[in-house]
Amino acid sequence: MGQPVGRESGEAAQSELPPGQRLQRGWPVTHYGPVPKFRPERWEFRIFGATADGEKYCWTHDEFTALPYATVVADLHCVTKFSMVGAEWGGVPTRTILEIAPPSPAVTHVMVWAEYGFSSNLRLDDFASERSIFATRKDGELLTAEHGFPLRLVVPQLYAWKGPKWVRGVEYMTADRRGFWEERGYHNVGDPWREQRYSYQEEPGDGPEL
Ligand SMILES: Nc1nc2c(c(=O)[nH]1)N[C@H]1C(S)=C(S)[C@@H](COP(=O)(O)O)O[C@H]1N2
Ligand SMILES: [Mo]
Repeated sequence: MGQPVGRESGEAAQSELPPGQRLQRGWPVTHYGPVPKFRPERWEFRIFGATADGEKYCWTHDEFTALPYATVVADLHCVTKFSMVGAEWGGVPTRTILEIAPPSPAVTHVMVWAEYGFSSNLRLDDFASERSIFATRKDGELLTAEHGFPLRLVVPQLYAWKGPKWVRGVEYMTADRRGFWEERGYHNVGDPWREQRYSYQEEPGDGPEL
């Protein structure tokens, strides 16, 4: 089932949690709003905005799940202070998408879009990290509806809200713009190792003005 993507050496000690986090047993469900119903015939995954060739890219569910499969072992850190460690996420690495649908050289950020208009903005470098993955599975099992089936983004080096569940597409952007939680008091970057939880902690250059 594809090739494992290596852990970054800086995070080799998986048992170490970011500051202020505690270990959670089991896997709680955390999100805003209702769980969307998956309708395969209506589902599509879209890449749009500042693509290199100015075109939009679109995959049906069958097409998307036929893309090359890889796995990443990564922890999930919720900004409300619990962490879930050691999950094996399986799916399509963001780098695969970036190769098929290359961004224009002017792209600096992306907006990741999910059902019901949920969104989260990421720096292109975070999105393009070797360990960022559009996951369809956790520990080999398909995701359940409440955990994001059919597709969620996992960006291991950022707080978990930066990884939308029920993700439907990505907008390539040539300037930064805040997503759903980033507009509502959460940090624009969201690095858990630097405890970037809230927007009042932002320093100049961390994000667009509120
Ligand atoms: N679409 C969507 N994705 C989301 C959220 C949300 O509110 N909507 N919440 C985020 C937050 S804050 C966390 S901690 C994780 C929780 O994932 P889990 O419910 O699978 O543990 O999902 C993230 N993805
Ligand atoms: Mo969270």
